[in-house]
This record gives sequence, C-alpha cells and structure tokens, in this order.
Amino acid sequence: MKPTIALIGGFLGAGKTTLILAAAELVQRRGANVAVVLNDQGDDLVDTHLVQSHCVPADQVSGGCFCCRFPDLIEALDRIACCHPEVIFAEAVGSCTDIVATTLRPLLRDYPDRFRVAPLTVVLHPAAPFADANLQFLNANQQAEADLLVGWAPALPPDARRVNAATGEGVAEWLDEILAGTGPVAAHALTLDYARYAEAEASLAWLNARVVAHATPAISPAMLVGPLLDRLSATVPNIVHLKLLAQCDSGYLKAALTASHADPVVEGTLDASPARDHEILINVRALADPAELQAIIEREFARLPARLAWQHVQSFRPAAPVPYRNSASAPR
Ligand SMILES: Nc1nc2c(ncn2[C@@H]2O[C@H](COP(=O)(O)OP(=O)(O)OP(=O)(O)O)[C@@H](O)[C@H]2O)c(=O)[nH]1
Ligand SMILES: [Mg+2]
Repeated sequence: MKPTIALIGGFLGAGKTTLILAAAELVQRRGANVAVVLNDQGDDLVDTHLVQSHCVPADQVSGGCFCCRFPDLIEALDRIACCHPEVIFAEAVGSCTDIVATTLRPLLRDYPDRFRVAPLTVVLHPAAPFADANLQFLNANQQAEADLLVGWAPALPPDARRVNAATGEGVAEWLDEILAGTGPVAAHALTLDYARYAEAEASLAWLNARVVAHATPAISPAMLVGPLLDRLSATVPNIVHLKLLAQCDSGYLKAALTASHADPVVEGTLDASPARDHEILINVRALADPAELQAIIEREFARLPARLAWQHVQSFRPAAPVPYRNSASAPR
C-alpha cells in the first residue's frame, strides 16, 4: 500500500513537532508504522534528534526548505521507505511558505503511484498575529494556503479547529480526518511575491550548533543547561524560537524558548544522573544579526562548568528561496 505523506506547516515555534510526536505515537499505538522527515535551513537539527529519541524513525532535508530542495525530499522519502511507513509526517521549515505550489502539487502530479498526499495542516502560533511585519507576512501566507488550520491557543479563529498535542485534545480526530483521504488536498495555492518573501525570511538570524561538553566533576543535564537557558533567555535578543537538546548516557533534556525573557519549557529525563560527557545541540531563530547572535551564544556557553569542543556552528540569514518545482512548471 502507498504511504500517506502528511505535510505539517506553521510558523516557527507554533507546535509542529509537538503535534507530529503526539500523532506518531497514536499511529504506532494503532499498530501501523510511522516515520518523520524534518526540514531546516541548516544542519544539526534538534527536532530530528528529538523525534528519534521518541523511537520514531526520522530523516531530514537540511540546507534549505522542501520547496528549494525537492529532490532531497524525494531522497529522504526513499531512505525512510526501509522502515515501511504507512504514514510519513513531513515538517516544513517554520519560515517556509508556498508549500502547496512547490511541494504538495508536484508530489500529487509526479508521484501518484508512490504516495497518497494528505491535506496540508498548518499549526497556528499562539502569539500570532505578529506585530513584526516580516514575521506576519510569513505567518499570514502560511495560514492562507492551509487545507486545515489547527491551534491550541485559548482563542482561535473561527476556521481553525482545536488540537492540543500537550493534552491530546482533538489529535485523534484530526489524524483520522487527514488520513481519511476525503478532504480537499493542496486546494489553496498562493500568488507569492518572492522578493518580499526573501526579504521577510532574511530578517531572521539562524544559528545551529553542536557542542561536546566534558564536565569534571560529572554533572546532570538539568544542572548543566538550566542556568545556561536562563542566561540565553535574558541575553539573546528577539528570540522567535530557541531549541536546545542536551544528551548524555543517563538521558536527555530538551528545552524551548519561544520569546526572550520567557521561562524555558523543559522535557525529557529531568532526573538523569550526573555524567561527564554531554552533547548539546542548539537551534536559534531570532530577529538579530547573525554574527552578534553567534557571539552571544559562544559567550554564554563559555560560562558552562565544562570543557567545550565546538563540533559545528553556523549562523546566517536564510538565502532567497528558489523553488525547484512549482505547480505550473514542467518537471525538470
Ligand atoms: N500546551 C501546548 N503547548 C504546545 C503545543 N505544541 C507546542 N507547544 C509548545 O510550543 C513549543 C514549541 O513547539 P514545537 O513543536 O517545537 O514547535 P515547532 O513548530 O515544531 O517549532 P520549529 O520547528 O522551530 O518551527 C513547545 O516547546 C511547547 O512548549 C500544544 O499542542 N499544546
Ligand atoms: Mg519543529
């Protein structure tokens, strides 16, 4: 049987991964195989490691969004086929839009024998609409192309349904609907000004890094990164979404900040015992200068009670999006 690809869009920090994890667990409980393909402008994705730590097979498309890296998406789907998934959730980059024209319709048109395609679900960010014009441009276009709008904020627009992955409310009903194959798919293609789109994405600084921390004496992940998160919340300007994953032999800890000066939301093995060696992944999206952002991150990490080895760090503004395909073009 052909696997169903369910694309999940929505703004940075809206709750895409959280919803996918809740839905993936439900699919597994129903006895079916599930897999996830993540997507980012950079490498070393917190989300990919988080999904794998929940025992869900995951692959990723990095270095650009699904639209610009469409062949990489197909390759990721080829690789993940070895897990025989019946359902594949694909999480779009949180700054990405025009997914219907550049990803969903090409999948429908060019791969009808390989995949079923579910309606495009867009998760509403609880803080939207945004005061910042660039963020709101991206957010508004993402919402405009949704087949289904879901959200978990206390107040939702009339055309959105309540789906709260944290409590489970509405998740099974939403999953049944997107897997039923009865609703419209890729029904709302945008007419998008790509110069404006590029400008809006480039207002963001994007930092992905992987650091190995060796602590003497040994320290628990919570004790290692707790104070770091407080300092990052206080010093990183205009955070849009900051994600951090600290892993060691005794467990992992994942933390998220969806605004500067906010309290981090933490999950994982909160009582993991002390360890000497920790691997820390950090992904930050902020309205900031990339060089300044990197300097702040390196300065705050340097205060950790551990010897650090930076494995990889990249800090940049997303490049102008150039879709590989769109619904009007002939296959290349
Ligand atoms: N109560 C509640 N909180 C949620 C829900 N979904 C997400 N959150 C919160 O929002 C934060 C961000 O969620 P993610 O799932 O990482 O958001 P995302 O859209 O995948 O973010 P990016 O991948 O960075 O674009 C989480 O750390 C949670 O605190 C939800 O359904 N209910
Ligand atoms: Mg995510």
